[in-house]
Amino acid sequence: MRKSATRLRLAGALAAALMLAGIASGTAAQAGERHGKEPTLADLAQRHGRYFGSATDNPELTDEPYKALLGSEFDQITPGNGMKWYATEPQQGVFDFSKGDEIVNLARANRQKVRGHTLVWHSQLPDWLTGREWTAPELRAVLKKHVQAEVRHYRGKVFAWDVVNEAFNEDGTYRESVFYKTLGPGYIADALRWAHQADPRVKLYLNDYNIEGIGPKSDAYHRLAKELKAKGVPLHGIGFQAHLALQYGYPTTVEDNLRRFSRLGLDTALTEVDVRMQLPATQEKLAQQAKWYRDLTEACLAVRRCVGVTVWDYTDKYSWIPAVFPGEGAALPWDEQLRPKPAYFALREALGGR
Ligand code: 9MR
Repeated sequence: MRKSATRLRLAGALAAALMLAGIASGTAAQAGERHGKEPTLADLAQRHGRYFGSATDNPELTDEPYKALLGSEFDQITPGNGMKWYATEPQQGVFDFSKGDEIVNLARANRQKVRGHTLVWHSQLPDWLTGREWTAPELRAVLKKHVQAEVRHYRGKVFAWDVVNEAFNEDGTYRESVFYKTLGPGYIADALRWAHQADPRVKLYLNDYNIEGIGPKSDAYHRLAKELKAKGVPLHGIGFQAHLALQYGYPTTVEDNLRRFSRLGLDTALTEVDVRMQLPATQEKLAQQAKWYRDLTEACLAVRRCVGVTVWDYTDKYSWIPAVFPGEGAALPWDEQLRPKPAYFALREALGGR
């Protein structure tokens, strides 16, 4: 009697421990699914071995309803600004990781993965860097220090880095950034190598817009990626931002394009998806937008090494579009009141939900 009671208690404890372990090793989204709630985008994506993410930005995190959806619907987040150079090294050699840390801590609380964005970019640089001339050896040292300090700080906290962002022009020539002009094209391989030294486990990406379809700009990435791989440079993925606009048409070659990068042995990801339109938004435009979200997601699911999809924030309330393209907007799957739009339901369908 005593023996069997003990055995029962032991069995109960074991079951509880196993359950806990199961929940701890799964994600919050999976746990939610187990409790019989409607699956989230993250749940649905996980059934395909993918993640479904959103960008977010520090100022928005005081908005509780926004934060709640961000924490429940997605299993991956990307800081929209918090890890950029101007934010992380505001004075030369003085690092401030508080903004990025806030996002990483939020992700940890919600059991989400983080894409680090971004180490080397021509935009949003601190004034101390843009306000003077640099010799090549000087800038090389500055770049190495920045890349390594940031990657080291986030070691084990981000699963991927956009190491170099937007390195090419539309015609496939190198963008004349301060890095290219001072250091030549080799700055890309250098940045990848330095990042790899600082965190040998993190996935290293090049990331750009207007490379979703096959064309001169994505060809330039394909050539570069092939060359880097051949030289043994640590490159693991290409991020396709996918900032689309209804008025410019859908890039019909996305799937083929993703696949040709997979064939180089690279992961791919849709990293900053939004589909803007000229305002006002009509039913028709929203339906068109929904189809594009669906098509993008299906293209990713069709290519084995496309690891996930990230929207560039999830609600029109915090979209970057209206400030940069006056008269355009309504680009995201949730509206300004955080109500799901047709695009949200299209995403669910594309991921196999209802
Ligand atoms: O979302 C970002 C926005 O808040 C900034 O004002 C903007 C400045 O350029 O950058 C936005 O994010 C960009 C991303 O870092 C790189 N790809 C293009 C994105 C939209 O501009």
